[in-house]
Amino acid sequence: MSAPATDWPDVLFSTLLEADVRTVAYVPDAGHARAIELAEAEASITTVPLTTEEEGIGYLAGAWLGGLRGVLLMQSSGVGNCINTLALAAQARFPLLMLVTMRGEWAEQNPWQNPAGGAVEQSLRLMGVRTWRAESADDVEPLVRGALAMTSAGDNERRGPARPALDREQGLVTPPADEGLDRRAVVRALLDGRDGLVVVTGLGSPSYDTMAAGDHDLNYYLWGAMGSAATVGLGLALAQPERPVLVITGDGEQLMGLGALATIGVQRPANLTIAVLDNERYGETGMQHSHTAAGVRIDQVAAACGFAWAAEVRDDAGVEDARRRLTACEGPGLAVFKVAPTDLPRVLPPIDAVYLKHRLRLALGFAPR
Ligand SMILES: Cc1ncc(C[n+]2csc(CCOP(=O)(O)OP(=O)(O)O)c2C)c(N)n1
Repeated sequence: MSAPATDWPDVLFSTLLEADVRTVAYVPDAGHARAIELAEAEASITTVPLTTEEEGIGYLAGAWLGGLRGVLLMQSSGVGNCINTLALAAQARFPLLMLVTMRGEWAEQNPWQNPAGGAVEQSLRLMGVRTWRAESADDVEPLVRGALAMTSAGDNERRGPARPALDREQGLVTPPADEGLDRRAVVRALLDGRDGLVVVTGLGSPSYDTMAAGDHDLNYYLWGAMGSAATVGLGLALAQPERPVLVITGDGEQLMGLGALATIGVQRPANLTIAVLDNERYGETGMQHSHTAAGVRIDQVAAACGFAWAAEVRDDAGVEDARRRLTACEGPGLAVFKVAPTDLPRVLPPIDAVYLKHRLRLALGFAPR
């Protein structure tokens, strides 16, 4: 017998539970209000409210790397917020299921919903995402079940590490010889004697610094999806609560994901630490000043978001303190390391996100998929 129209969110939620979905990330939406309420009330589900929908792409990638299956709930206007970050799903081919309630279609009262509503399916397809529609309550159960089956099939293709190539000349500008910590020494110190530590790096220089300290099966390097390093770290931290997780990123990358600090502040994973290598510059793109050069304090944002500890670090004692706290899982913690704005030779990590995905999953003891 078909479910009455008002019950479809209940049907949706029980379908997710049966399929072993264990985490639900969402930006609140009236259409999903009932499913969100059910998820919040279910003890076996970790719910993660987001400040913006793209955080959910990074979060679910990290959660899945760590062995936790999830879905992302949003309304149609949230799809527009996800576009750049969908590069992460497209490149690494993570199982990603987004359940979108539609606005801007039949009998819409608010015309501001119409542009994004009309662009949802085409823009998702352009980013390599398959789309299906539930037109009636009866469609919901088979559609969600089918979509979960397709996304869980994953991909088992194994690859060797692809050799990346520099896409431009080293050194667009000569950096000024300011004072500051040596960024490579900071990263080496943080990773010294690592034991079970999982590392996620933001695009550009922080990835090169981490690679320069030695490649590792438990390293996951981002080459895009700017602003997502912290959310990938959050997913891993919640999925692997017994392991320390370290995000190493730049001031520019973290500034693009400031909302993620609020999302992490709500979850408060003790095993998550964020190391921001703050050269007060966008190093990768030519050393333009970032907002931290004008005095914006990312550590104070983290503190205001409820992190267990947050610090601005200018000396070796501060580096050692951060290393101790991350190893002891005293987080969530965030350290802003004030590093010199140097332009060091690039040490390029593997660029193939599928290879990196399989490598990390295997190192954590999971089937590759
Ligand atoms: C959405 C998006 N906007 C802009 C860029 C261009 N971009 C690539 S790296 C980068 C700067 C990274 O700066 P930061 O995180 O501070 O690292 P640094 O190299 O300075 O250590 C920018 C702006 C991008 N990749 N994606």
